[in-house]
Amino acid sequence: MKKLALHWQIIIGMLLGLFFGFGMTYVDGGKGFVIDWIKPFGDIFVNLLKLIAIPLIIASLIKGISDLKDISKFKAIGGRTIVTYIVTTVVAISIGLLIVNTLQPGNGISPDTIEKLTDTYAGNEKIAERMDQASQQQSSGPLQFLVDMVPSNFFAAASENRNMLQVIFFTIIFGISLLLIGEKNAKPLKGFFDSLNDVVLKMVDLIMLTAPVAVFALLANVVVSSDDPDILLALLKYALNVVLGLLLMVVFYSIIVSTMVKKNPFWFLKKLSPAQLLAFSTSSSAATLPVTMERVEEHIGVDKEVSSFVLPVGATINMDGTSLYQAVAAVFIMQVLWPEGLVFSNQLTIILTALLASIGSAAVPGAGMVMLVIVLDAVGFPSDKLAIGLALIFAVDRPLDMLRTTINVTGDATVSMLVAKSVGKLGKPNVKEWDDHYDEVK
Ligand code: DAS
Repeated sequence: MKKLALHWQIIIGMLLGLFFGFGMTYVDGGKGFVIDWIKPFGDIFVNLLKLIAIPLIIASLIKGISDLKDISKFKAIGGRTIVTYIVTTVVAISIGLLIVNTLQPGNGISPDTIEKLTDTYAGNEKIAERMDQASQQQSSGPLQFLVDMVPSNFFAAASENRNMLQVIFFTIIFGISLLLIGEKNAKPLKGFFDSLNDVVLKMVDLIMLTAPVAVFALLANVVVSSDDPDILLALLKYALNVVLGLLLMVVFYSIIVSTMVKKNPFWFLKKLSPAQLLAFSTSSSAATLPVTMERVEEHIGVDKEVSSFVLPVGATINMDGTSLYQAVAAVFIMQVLWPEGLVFSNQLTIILTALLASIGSAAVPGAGMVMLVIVLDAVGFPSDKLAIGLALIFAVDRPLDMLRTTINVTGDATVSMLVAKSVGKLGKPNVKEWDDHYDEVK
């Protein structure tokens, strides 16, 4: 039988995981069984992806930079990438604000729902933990993020996925220096990193063989860990505001791919789909990064000289889904708990702080909510209501995290194509598939 396409294998694994998870919620001890005997397979998969993320970034970034003929090309790629990331994030936040101010999801929340959510979640240790992380972030100075980008010990930086920007910083300097010592002297090291890059990409292929089983475990665990349906129902209108915004972002990306990259957006989304499905299943851009890079380079045709910079940087500082979510969540919480704060100047403040916050968000599950605290603080939201505010949205945060991470990854891939096209580094896919002739916009 012809082997099923990877994205269909993953979709089937996800659906089976959802149904199995729902089934186990009606079985005595079912939740415990899933957490003890199924969830570990999802955790192992996420660990494997994180394990190869750093070596892949190092190998592909060094190969990408050292393959450049001169530094000016790298400057062009870097400059266009940062500007495009800022533009897409501001568009995402603006779409979020437009929707939440128009549909006003906060006005429909009844006082007893607020009380029930507060009683259920206000003491939740995860909320307290995210508030602590946010206050640590706030206590640092305005340029701390620049200082944090420069590692004092490369091996310490490489040992933690959250230090991805530090690894990128070191690798860029290493790659530029390799380019500057001349072809002859660089040859041995270039050969080493070329081989390392091929090896790590092959490891991605091997790890992906386990993806269907892994997403089954991940989705089963998400279902058994979800909260009771009536709470989820009360927050449905808020959640649909976020979902509508994220869907509009897909339309926005499709317009960019079609009009500026001259590629068929459906072809693009299909080629990217395994990475999007993993982003959805893991809620982690960092864990998904190796697959995003493999899909964008091998199946979409973005040259490594572009993807090796744009995607790792995007996974850390470009989170369009997260910034849209932060805008919607902040205004929703204000509509419910602090309507007098909904003045125009605060909406502008939300645009700036959500942009900075999404740059500061780590590419890990639930990071967006940490930065939401900073956005609310920036507009002067009463601190005594903060825990209640987070409790309001906590119940639906995980499914929304899965969706916004999917958009984060899609935005990074879109920008990588746009930048590649603008510097003439968008070619044909290395992996030939039956539908490749649908790639061009006729
Ligand atoms: N889950 C984060 C990511 O990995 C985004 C978020 O928490 O908003 O992209």
